[in-house]
Amino acid sequence: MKNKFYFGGSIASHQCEGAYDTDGKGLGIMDVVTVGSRDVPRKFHEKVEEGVYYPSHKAIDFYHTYKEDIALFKEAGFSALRISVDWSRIYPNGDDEQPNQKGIDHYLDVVRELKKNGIEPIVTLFHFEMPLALVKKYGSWQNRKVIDLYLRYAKTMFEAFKGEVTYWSTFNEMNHLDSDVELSDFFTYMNTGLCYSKLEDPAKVMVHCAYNMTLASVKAVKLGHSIDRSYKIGCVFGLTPVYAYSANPEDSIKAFKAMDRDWYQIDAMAKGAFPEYKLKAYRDRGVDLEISEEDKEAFAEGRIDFIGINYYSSAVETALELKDSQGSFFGGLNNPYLKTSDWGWIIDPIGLRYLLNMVDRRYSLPMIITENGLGAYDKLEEDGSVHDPYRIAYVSSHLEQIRLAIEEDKVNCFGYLMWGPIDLVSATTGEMKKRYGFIYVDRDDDGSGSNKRYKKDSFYWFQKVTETNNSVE
Ligand code: BGP
Repeated sequence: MKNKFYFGGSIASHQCEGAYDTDGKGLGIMDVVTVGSRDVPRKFHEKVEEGVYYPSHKAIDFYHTYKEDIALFKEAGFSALRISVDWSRIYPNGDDEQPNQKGIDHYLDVVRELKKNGIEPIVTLFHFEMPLALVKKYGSWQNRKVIDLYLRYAKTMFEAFKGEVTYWSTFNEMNHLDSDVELSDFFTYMNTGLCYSKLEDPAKVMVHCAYNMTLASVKAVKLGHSIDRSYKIGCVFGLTPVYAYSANPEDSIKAFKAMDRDWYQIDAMAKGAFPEYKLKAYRDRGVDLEISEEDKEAFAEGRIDFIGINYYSSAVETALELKDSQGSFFGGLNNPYLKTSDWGWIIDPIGLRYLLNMVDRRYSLPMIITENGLGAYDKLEEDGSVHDPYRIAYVSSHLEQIRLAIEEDKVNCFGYLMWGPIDLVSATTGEMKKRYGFIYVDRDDDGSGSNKRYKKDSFYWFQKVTETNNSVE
């Protein structure tokens, strides 16, 4: 791979920072979510309940250990790290008069530490972190007032990080919010702090939340560019390429249409208008969305500079009723040609090449893999080693497909950021034992453990990968 290709990792504040009530932080929506497992969903509480362990409260304490952890990332040869800013550290209630300076200073320190170590910071403004008070007071994203409050928060960060940060992402994976699909409570909650199953008219609420978040994103892009024209502002999407189950044309149409839910927000952010096909889909669900002239202008003026891709899995769709087939985590059917992870996620490296080609040909925008990785059980040996050949196989097979996409297919992809390069709290299950890292953290699901770091075999392997590739001119 050529130089200028970033190798690194991606983390999110609520999954690693801990220190949930330190330095003036307010409660975020993820601070009231319990631990679950592959089979037991996490629970969402309305407030912090006594005697309950909430993983975000401690996580891996990155809030205090970031210097040591960044030193390890440097040792692994990282040239970029994607972090998120927790909105509730900056505006504890979301609508406070003044931002919390201690929160801003903390993230400035992190960003400066990264740069000191030759690591490019890539900053996400919303990675499931939202002040809980905004949900209670305004009903979350269904209320347009929240767009203004998000923009005020974004402005605070764009101004504070001027000259320090180049790459931004307005949101992480808000495309999982969709009125067309009976989504789990979980994806709805992570993006909005609302529970799908408890909503009176979920389709209507989802339409308004998804639309308002998309609008907030394009407005933030325009705002950021007005503060610093050199900012490169993108958005991160969780994308799942969908294959047709058979050569039956009906299956192809079904598979193609299944991807609309992944495309519509990118279309809205990259092509300058909210797509008509989605408005029609909303109407079919009984929600008529009027787009004002002012909103139309916002879509036209706030186009993203790059596309961040979170890729974990592909899916399969068919027009047939296949009663015996088991569904897969990412929707559709399981793929008989592919294996799954310990948590049932389909592993498909070629799907990444396929996806990169689709996104490149559809949008002609620079792309970066902002997340990809394998959640697995790891064993810490007595001598402090962790043997994780499965992780090496996973990452190397995905990197090989990226290489093919770049060299053979000529797609424009400028980096690979592995998800959770240091073990952290799983978003969907809240577990620590679902480990992604090159670095092992001695922390258990109930918050016990020394919190000490250990380098896994994959750490040394990745170090070699970055050594070889960073030296290519
Ligand atoms: C993505 C999220 C991340 C991360 C990842 C892995 O959807 O953006 O926050 O958690 O998935 O998921 P999990 O942690 O549930 O294994």
